[in-house]
Amino acid sequence: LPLEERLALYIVEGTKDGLYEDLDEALEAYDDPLSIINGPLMNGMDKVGKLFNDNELIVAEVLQSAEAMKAAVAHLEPHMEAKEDGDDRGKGKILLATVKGDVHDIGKNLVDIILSNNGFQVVNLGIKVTSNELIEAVEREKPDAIGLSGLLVKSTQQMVLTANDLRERAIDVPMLVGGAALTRKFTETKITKQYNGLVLYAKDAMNGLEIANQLAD
Ligand code: B1M
Repeated sequence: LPLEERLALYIVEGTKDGLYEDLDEALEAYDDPLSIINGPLMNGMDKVGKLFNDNELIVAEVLQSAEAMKAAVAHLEPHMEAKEDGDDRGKGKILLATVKGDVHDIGKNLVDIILSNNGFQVVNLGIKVTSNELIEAVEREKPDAIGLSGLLVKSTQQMVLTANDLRERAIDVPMLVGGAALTRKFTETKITKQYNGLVLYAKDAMNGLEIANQLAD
């Protein structure tokens, strides 16, 4: 199989046998590590989602796929170049969380890596983060922005509730939202209405960085 298909297959099959060798080969062949993630590895993940949807994979198998994806991202991370101001984290502090009720964290952790490598200080609160946990963290960390991730359809609704809870505590720092089930339209019609600060939709991790950079300017 060509390299691209082999890479996708590690994710689909949830196996790490040979993965690192092929990732090293890909590092030579691709322009940058992120295009390996966004290309073949994401193609594999999309396939996993489809197979799972069609009942051809069970949760335990999807978990194996997630493990392979995490291992791949961890292997690639040291090769992602930190930008010149990457070390001083001087662009601002961003809180990141996967919303309450949602365990999906691969996308959020990718956002963490990309922001951290590009001059932001990231405080990653993890998964299933409740409004109260977020509010406490905002009061403790005094971030410049809050990033919410969620992949389930119900997580989009949870973002609306979370925005509302933050507003009730007079929190209005800019909010960055992302995740597969979310759309720009939903963000602008539903989430924005429940929040006093800016709410910005990011379609992927790189777009998240672009938006964060605009906020920092
Ligand atoms: Co689940 N899962 N899952 N899952 N899972 C989905 C999301 C699903 C679409 C699969 C499907 O049915 N086709 C479906 C959701 C249906 C829906 O509501 N629309 C689903 C389901 C149903 C479930 C369970 C309910 C299954 C069950 O138990 N019956 C369950 C839910 C548990 C819970 O959360 N309470 C569940 C569990 C799991 C696993 C634990 C097995 C595992 C997650 C492991 C983990 O994350 N640690 C898992 C996985 C791996 C997936 C799929 C296959 C892949 C997700 C992923 O990691 N993608 C997913 C199908 C799919 O998306 N194709 C699926 C790779 C990742 C890099 O992309 O996270 O989208 P993503 O991030 C992107 C963008 O969205 C964006 O940037 C990233 C790319 O650059 N982004 C942001 C994300 N967050 C951002 C934040 C930002 C900016 C951009 O700023 C803050």
